Amino acid sequence: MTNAPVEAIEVARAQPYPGAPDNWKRFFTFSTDHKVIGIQYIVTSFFFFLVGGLFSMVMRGELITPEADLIDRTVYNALFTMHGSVMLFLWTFPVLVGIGNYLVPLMIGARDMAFPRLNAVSFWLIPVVGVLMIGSFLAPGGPSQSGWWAYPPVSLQNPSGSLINGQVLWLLAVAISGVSSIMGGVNFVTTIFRMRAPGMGWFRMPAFVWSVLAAQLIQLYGLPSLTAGAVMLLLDITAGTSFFAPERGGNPVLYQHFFWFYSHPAVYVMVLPVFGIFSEVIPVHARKPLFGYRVIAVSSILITFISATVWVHHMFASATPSWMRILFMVTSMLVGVPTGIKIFGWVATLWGGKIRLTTPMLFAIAGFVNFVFAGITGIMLASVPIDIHVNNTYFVVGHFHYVIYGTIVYGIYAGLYHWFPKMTGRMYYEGLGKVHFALTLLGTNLTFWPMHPLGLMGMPRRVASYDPEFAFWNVIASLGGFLLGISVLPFILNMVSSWVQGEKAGDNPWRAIGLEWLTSSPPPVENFEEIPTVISGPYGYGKDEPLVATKGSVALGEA
Ligand code: HEM
Ligand SMILES: [Cu+2]
Repeated sequence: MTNAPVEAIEVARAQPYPGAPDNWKRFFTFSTDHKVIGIQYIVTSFFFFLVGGLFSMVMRGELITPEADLIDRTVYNALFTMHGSVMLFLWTFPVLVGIGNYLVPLMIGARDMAFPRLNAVSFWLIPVVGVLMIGSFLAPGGPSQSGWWAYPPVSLQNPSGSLINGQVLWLLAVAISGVSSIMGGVNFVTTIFRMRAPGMGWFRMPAFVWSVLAAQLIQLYGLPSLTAGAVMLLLDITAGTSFFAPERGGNPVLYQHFFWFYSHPAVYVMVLPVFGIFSEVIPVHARKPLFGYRVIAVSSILITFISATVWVHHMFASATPSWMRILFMVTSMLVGVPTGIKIFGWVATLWGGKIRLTTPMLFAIAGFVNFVFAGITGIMLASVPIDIHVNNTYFVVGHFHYVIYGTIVYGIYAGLYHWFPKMTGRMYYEGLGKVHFALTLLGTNLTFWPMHPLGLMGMPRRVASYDPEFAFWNVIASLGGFLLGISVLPFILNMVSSWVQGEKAGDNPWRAIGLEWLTSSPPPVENFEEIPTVISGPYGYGKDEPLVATKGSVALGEA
């Protein structure tokens, strides 16, 4: 007989085994546990955040004086290309996939993602993308220099003459990253549709889950366009096809459509989950239900649709006919409606709440305030006459860094602090967290605010040298940039030391409502001892209704 008695299996499970939550070695394996994969994503992408940050430090070092004196101009081109590409493809996208991976199954009461192996493959493609991108520094002629947009005809040039060059490696990396993300999209959407716990109806899903669903739907409709564009460009470079090569009858503007049809909505792939994080963090630390929960949930899906109709606002200066400019100006401004709804909801949630200014709450509030500023400059840029004036200047760089740093990175920090006790079972150091917040807030505004006056004065972007009249604001931006570089140190110190020796956090240190807070910290391999039955909506703060049914009818999940 080979059948082991059930008790023996139970005993074996209680012993340390390869996938046990306290076995750190599992982070270095091809694990299919969504929580392990989530942390693998987060830690790997944070490493790339540091790499991309290092590139920006060198750029700001170059820009502290008007002359191009620190590095070669071609190196500067490579640095802004690699900075942008690493920050987007290797930090922002994957870290948010990581946070989503960790949280979504827990929040909907599932034991794992729908396709655990596919999930692991999606993750393990990320280091491949990283090696191709960063390894391109060793390619003949160095890395790609055509920016993260890789517009032809610039991207079609191949001065090194070698078939393996920076641009080809970049395109391969982008295509692989696209494949990884499409697989991730299929996985998230299937999980959210099919794996919800009993009773978890659509309008009982936390706003974060809605926002991940909205973001991943964009991946599904958008990424095929970018990936196809990248492959066609690759063929133009390597196989002599003529999709985009003007001298062979191709159309370079066509590439811009392929690129922006995905890459505008891509902004929402990054910012939607961050909106979701704000919608989770703010109610917990204000002790109030999320104001307008249903409308906030539906507005995420509205953004999914509207953001598919605005991409030409990146092409106002690409010989676009004026009827098309006006059309896309209007659709672009429409996105302000669902985003405005969310901001209203967060402010109304704060209003009259018992606000606790913990580190995640500080990052969430500052993140959406920065987003209001970015939204204002965004509406400005959506207006054709303003965009024609500031297109390709530092105004654009200022605008999108308020989104990407001021909003998205802040939201990531808010999420990491808020769920750190869940992920590790330990509490972070609040004092260090506040130091981190203060340095980040100061650094962000010193670095990116000056880019607005610079752009309005006419300083072009992507240049290693500039007219001396721009020197003042550039010095401020560079000093701010170095401060931002320093600001990650207290964060790293906090995360590492708290994980190793922080105070034990207990299962629900915030007294938050949500399925993820009902299980232990860190959660067991299959998340829940028993799949919970949900009996009420997600934000019952101050109400007297239990979140889940319990066997003995004693309510769980009250706060
Ligand atoms: C310390 C923080 C940062 C500094 C000092 C910084 C600075 C810069 C500079 C100087 C440029 C070149 C602008 C130009 O000439 O066009 C740039 C471009 C860019 N940055 Fe950042 N950045 C930072 C963080 C980030 C983060 C966190 C992200 C994304 C999550 C990001 C995304 C981008 C993108 C997409 C570009 C455009 C690259 C291109 O034109 O190909 N940056 N940044
Ligand atoms: Cu856009």
